[in-house]
Amino acid sequence: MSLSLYGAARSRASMVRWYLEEKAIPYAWISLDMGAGEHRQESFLAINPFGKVPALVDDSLQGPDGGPLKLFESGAILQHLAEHHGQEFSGETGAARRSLTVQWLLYANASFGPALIQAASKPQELERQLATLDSLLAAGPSLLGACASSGEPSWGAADCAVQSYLAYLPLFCPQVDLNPFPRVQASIEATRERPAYQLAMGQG
Ligand SMILES: N[C@@H](CCC(=O)N[C@@H](CS)C(=O)NCC(=O)O)C(=O)O
Repeated sequence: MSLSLYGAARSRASMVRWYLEEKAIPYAWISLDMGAGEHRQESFLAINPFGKVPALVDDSLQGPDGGPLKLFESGAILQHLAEHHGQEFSGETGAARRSLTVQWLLYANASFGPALIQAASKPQELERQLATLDSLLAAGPSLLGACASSGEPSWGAADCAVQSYLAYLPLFCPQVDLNPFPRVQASIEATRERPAYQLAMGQG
């Protein structure tokens, strides 16, 4: 069984890499030289026809073409990993946690990511989302709550996606004042201190 993650420095592939590192899931990291156009070459287009990273090849599952499963889109990859390699959805609350994880992955990529990109033209939208995230984080650092059996916060794919975007915030939007959002600030600081995050970001 092997997982191959295709990515590049300073790309969304870091999000997936962070998940794999945090969960200690073995994988091969294949770094594409995007400056040299490696993501547009036939060999990579056979994995992601859109020529974007991240992309994942998982030979533990068979794809419709009879070969190993090939996946693109960071949210779909994280969901797949959470289901098949991170064992996030076992037990009585598994079905609910699966649906909530889809919700947060879609929120991160379809709502929060775009709000971050449009921060200059729509600052109020980003501020509204930050205010809501700040209040939700009052319940604890994990978006899906604590683990039912241990009571410990359970970090998972949902947290990985949302916290990754939050950690980008000070870099991409230095003009945004985070002082009104102390739990968001604490979450960003905690993310940056995690060794697995530092490794995934090429800082470890
Ligand atoms: N929605 C996609 C976005 C993928 C994406 O745009 N990746 C960028 C790097 S962050 C890329 O590969 N860009 C190369 C290009 O567009 O040519 C995801 O979340 O995976």
